[in-house]
Amino acid sequence: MQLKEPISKLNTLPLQEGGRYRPISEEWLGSHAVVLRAYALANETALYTALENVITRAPLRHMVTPGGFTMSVAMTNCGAYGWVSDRSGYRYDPLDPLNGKPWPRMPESFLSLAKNAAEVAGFDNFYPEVCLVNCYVPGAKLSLHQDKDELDFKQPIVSVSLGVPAVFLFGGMKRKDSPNRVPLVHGDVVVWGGPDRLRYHGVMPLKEAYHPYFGNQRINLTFRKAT
Ligand code: MD3
Ligand code: FE
Repeated sequence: MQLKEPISKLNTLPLQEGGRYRPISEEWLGSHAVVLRAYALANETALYTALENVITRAPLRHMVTPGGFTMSVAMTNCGAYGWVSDRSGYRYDPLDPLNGKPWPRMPESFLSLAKNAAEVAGFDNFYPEVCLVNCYVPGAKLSLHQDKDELDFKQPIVSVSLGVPAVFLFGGMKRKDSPNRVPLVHGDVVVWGGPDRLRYHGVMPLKEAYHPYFGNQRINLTFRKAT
């Protein structure tokens, strides 16, 4: 079959000022939460290389909750701070507790992706200080929770899904509000802001699947301003 357009153009509008492609597909999950399908694909090799470097210097580890449970999701961070959990609580820490050294610098490819995605969603001047790297293997999940460890809830959160698909749970302002299920696949980027920033959310247990770069794993990059 002969395509009229190169595949790379099929789901995009012509190049915008500033050199960013604006995806046609903007699925609004709430008034201030939008899924940008495949937005990270253009830079996937740069992201992959940068991620390998981060994980080499700050290994993925299973953190312990204040209640004493070991999380099924393995985590690490890059940027000026990292999100850390242990028996004493949750916090943003400038140092990696595994080695007492600063977290790896935020790679330029991570930073520009997060800033551009935030801008597409209408959030200018987003300067993420933290990239939390979440690694899911089959069965790993994230129970419904709110993100409240940051100082300024007016700052958006940007999340990038890589590897095996997952079902994201997008709930309400109360834990008991039954969540919507949103499938997220490799390359999808989601921006959450405004009132949607404080919704309960989680990730269903990961199903067994295979991705050529990531094997049976899902990696989620979450970008935040912590301070
Ligand atoms: C929705 N991570 O690290 S994406 C987390 O896929 C976290 O690993 C999930 O929830 C993951 O805290 C979900 C990011 C996300 C972050 C904050 C949100 C989604 C959100 C705040 C409100 C609503
Ligand atoms: Fe969260």
